[in-house]
Amino acid sequence: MAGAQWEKEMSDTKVYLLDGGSLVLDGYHVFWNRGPGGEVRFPVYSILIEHREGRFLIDTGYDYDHVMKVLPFEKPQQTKDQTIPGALKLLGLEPKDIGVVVNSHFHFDHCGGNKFFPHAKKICHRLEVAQAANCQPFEHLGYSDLTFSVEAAEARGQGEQIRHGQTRANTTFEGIDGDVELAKGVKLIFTPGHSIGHYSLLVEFGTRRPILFTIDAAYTQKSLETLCQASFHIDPVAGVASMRKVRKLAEDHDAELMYSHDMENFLTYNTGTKFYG
Ligand code: 5PN
Ligand code: ZN
Ligand code: ZN
Repeated sequence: MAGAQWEKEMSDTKVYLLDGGSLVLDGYHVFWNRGPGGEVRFPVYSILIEHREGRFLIDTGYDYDHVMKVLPFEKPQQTKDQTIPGALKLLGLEPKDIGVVVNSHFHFDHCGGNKFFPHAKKICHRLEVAQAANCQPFEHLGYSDLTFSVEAAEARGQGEQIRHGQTRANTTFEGIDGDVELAKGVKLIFTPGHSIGHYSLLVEFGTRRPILFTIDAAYTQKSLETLCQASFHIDPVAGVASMRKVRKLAEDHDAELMYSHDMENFLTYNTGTKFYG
């Protein structure tokens, strides 16, 4: 589409980052086989896109009680304002105002708040629910919060843990494949490796440079610069290819890169009522 019309259709897109608190990992997990070791506290956040075609939420952070129960060694810090309902409330929104929830993948720090959106349409890669339901032994901690899917929870004998009025029907996902344009200028970029069906996210605006959210294809800026992925992955060779794909896309689109778990950069990001667009 030609410039002026395209810019007009995109000029009202706004992106809000919902601060979801923080967790701790050892440096050798953040930077696989490279380190240095020692505690690294990193942010977790979700991405709200206000778009002409609807309100899209990408990821839903972690559930504090889940982390305290299953991974207390990740030392969660999450205030009330950093829960999903709390972060939405800062913007004058409630969970029911969200039309579409997209999960980049189903690690517990990206799907812990899904339970608040039984009414929303849900989208993920077509392989990701089945992987969470029947994961590799080394993926068990990553896929430990199954409250996003009654189907996945039942498959792992945790059906009774589903709360907030969820059913099979209202936790059913539309499965997608490859790169997909979710709405005009909002593109899901298939970046497998970290997980089997992992997605990064490219958002274009009428008013400013695009933003490319690496999500967990690159936890930090240093991760992408050194092609050093996290120690959690299903296919590390695919993970390196995905990092190269992200780099190329950012260059081709002159996109600003934003990382999922990079505290130093996160502290410079707009959060709360401050948005992009
Ligand atoms: C934050 C975090 N901690 C543990 C895991 C894991 O086992 O797979 C992914 C992951 C995480 O993102
Ligand atoms: Zn992950
Ligand atoms: Zn993550």
